[in-house]
Amino acid sequence: MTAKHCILIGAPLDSGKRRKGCLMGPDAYRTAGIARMIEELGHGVEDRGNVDPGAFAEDPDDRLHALDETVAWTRALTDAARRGAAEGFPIFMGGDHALSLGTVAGVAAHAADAGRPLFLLWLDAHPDYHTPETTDSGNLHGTPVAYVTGRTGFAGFPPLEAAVPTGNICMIGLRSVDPAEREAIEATDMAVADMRSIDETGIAAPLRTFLERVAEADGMLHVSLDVDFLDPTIAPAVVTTVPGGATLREAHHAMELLHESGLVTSLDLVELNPFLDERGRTASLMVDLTASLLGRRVFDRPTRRSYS
Ligand code: B3U
Ligand code: MN
Ligand code: MN
Repeated sequence: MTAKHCILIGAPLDSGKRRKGCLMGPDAYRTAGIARMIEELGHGVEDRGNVDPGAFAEDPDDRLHALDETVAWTRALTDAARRGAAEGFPIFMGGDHALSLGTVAGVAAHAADAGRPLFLLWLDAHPDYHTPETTDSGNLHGTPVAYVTGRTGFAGFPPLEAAVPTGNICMIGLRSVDPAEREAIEATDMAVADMRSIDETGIAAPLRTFLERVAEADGMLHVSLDVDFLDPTIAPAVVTTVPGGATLREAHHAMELLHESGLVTSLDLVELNPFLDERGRTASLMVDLTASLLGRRVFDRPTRRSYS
């Protein structure tokens, strides 16, 4: 296994929706031992602390929730991600999914600098493909994929250095898609595996197909892992729980395939809301999944030592 230089970047962004708590995410991952886990797998690890979004205007409570704050985060995270991707394997510890407006824009800019195509794997119950014009909720965590693919409607956001072509994106785990998103996705060449197709083919089939394409193109691969990709019975610490998500084994299997591919170059861990967790189990599960993605081979099942 090739050792990576992992760069932990905290993004306590909580502006992408109204319910608070994701700002505690980075510290929950630290508490769950993410750095130690990475070291134990034989990789290098460096914790750069949390990104500071700088100054932003108070939310005027308009149709779009906390627009100015999210724009400030996008700017700061784009910079941090571009630098992180040039220096190692960045792991962005969220924070809600609005952080991907910046992290994906930043790694895409780096890939363009390096002359390589960027591919994006979106593991989520939701496609997050609204624009600020189509969102009903006004929650900007539902918009990052639209932004990074260069859709219009993002006035006020930093102009994109490099867009991710929709043909370089694969979404797995979808089960909550708004009509406007569905229509927009159907007009693209994005690869989409909803839960029904996972039931029919298993999770490995769409992932392998996608990974082959990344390999053929010598692409870089950014993985964005939303807690709600997982079934809420195993991952309760998220505001937008949607029943019928990925099982523990499906999720680990996906991570193991990603590791074996050797293609992943950056990772988002998003939407963890530690305020809603049960004794840290969701934070620990996200750390375990990251371990599988980084090469942990044996699945850590709790061992029953006593049968009395
Ligand atoms: N599509 C809905 C719900 C949603 C999107 N992302 C999350 N929830 N986490 C919306 O608000 O845009
Ligand atoms: Mn999401
Ligand atoms: Mn989601």
